[in-house]
Amino acid sequence: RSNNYVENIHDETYERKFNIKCIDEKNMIYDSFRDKEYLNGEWNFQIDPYDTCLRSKWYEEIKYDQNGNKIPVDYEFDKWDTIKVPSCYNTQDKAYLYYEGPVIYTRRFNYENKGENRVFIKFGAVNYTAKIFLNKNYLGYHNGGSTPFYVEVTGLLNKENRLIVVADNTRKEEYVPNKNTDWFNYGGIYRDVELIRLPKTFIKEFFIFLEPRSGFKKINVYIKVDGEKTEGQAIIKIDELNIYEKINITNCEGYLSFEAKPELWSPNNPKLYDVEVFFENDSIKDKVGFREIITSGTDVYLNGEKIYLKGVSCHEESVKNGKAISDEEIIENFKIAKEMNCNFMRLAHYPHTEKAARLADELGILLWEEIPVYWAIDFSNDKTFNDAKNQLTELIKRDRNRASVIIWSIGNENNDSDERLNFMSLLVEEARKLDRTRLISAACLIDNCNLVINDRLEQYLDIIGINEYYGWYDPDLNKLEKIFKNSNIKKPVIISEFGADAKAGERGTVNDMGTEEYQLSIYKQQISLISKINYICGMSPWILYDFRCPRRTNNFQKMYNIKGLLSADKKYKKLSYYFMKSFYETLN
Ligand code: GCB
Repeated sequence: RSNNYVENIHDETYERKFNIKCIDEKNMIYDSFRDKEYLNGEWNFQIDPYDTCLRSKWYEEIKYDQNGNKIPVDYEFDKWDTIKVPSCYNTQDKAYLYYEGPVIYTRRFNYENKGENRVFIKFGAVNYTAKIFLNKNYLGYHNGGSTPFYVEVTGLLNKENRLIVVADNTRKEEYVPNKNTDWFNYGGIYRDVELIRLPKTFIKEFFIFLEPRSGFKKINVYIKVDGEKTEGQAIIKIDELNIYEKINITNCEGYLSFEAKPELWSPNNPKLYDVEVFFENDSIKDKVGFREIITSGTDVYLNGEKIYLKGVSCHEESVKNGKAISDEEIIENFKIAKEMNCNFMRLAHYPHTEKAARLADELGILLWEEIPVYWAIDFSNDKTFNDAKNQLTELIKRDRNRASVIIWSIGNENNDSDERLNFMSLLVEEARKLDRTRLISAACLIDNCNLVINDRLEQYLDIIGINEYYGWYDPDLNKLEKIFKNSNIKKPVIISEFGADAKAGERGTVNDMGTEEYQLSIYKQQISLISKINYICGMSPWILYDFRCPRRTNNFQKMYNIKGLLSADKKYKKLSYYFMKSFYETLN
């Protein structure tokens, strides 16, 4: 054995090598409706619990010694079993269900230049870290399990190529979320992988919006370009509105405001316009809705009309596919919510696929989108803050042209400490810098000792999310009435969670915990209290359907959180579903 070999297996510092070349929001590309080639499909796959690929540099594919003699290696990329990309490996084989740790994905692909100057590979999401290797080169790493990232591969592609992704969903204290959550930690490359070909200079960022409080007649555009050409003129075209405007680009950026009277987007009229932008040899397209969401006092207004957010919370999960949820499954979720007379959905607790917001744009449902600053994040750790900020930025840049998205939530249920206030108020600042057309919220906790809504973060938010489980975790529902009375609220409040366990099909009396009757009785009492409060502008009860959760080990839970209004397979609707449907109907 060579010294080199022994050094590698004993090297506990190997990870440092990979802590350089961070791939983050700065690498993002606006890619809507661009021509892309999927690198999805069957990839060779192995779990790698001891991280041997990174430690022993398998990605270098050294199979011969200096004298040309074959040496034994412990991997066989092309002979490994294959797995579908995108998918969560946990759902692909029983043996992987609870596996957490490093895994290796690899595939070969051919490439031929078609006249492009720049080439990128986009990963829709990999949980939680992804280290990318192409043709034996380390290209960088991405942190954050739910947002897209882009790797430039210009000049690195050959006719035949090998791509390796070392993904690792190990839960860690300093991550966002940290070690402890109330959902299943699915792993792998679970959203699309795509190759994007671009010209020398291309449109990198694009943001278009109806200027809030402009009488619905001023549209603003921001463009950022990347490449050789840093000055020039871009064109924006919206044929249906007879818009053809020039945008001056200086120092890679351009801003424009123009008058237009678009038909406004709303859940009842999800009107989208085809928008095109041209710069040099590049062009992008998108379908965009124009609408205004603002607050005044304790009310929320959509396009000038007061709106009550009739919502429900939802995880990104299907029993069969985990977080690799298909378009059909997303549509099914929105349809169930709409049948329940919802106009709003809280996409908890992390960024769901970008397809969700696109489909919500088309189907007409308002969205709350969130980053996983969940429970006891390491609020005093700068690395954790940068990770949260990066995830927030990637989410906002990805979805800020989606009319359906009305709220950015910067977190969920975090204790009111100085460190948390500093951390989260900086996130609010960041969100406002990137987008001043949406409301900022967070799902906050109630001060349960003093029975009052009083969280120092409120001063930074536009709309205060409140999670409360009176009737369930705290059985005393009388407290809720007191809380509402004691609270001096000047901003809109949304009850972002309430709920109770109920095993689908389990019937009994209102006193039998875990039955549908018990859950229903809590829903009835909650609604009778919540619906009387003027400063409450809506709710998103917890949760549309039961979901996997390894913390829930009772015999009737069986590793599921069973607070759903529907069963996990969505085939069965519990009594509370019908109750919420008729309650929301009375608000129509
Ligand atoms: C919460 C959390 C949510 C949990 C829920 C529960 O407050 O925000 O993630 O799943 O309670 O069921 O306990």
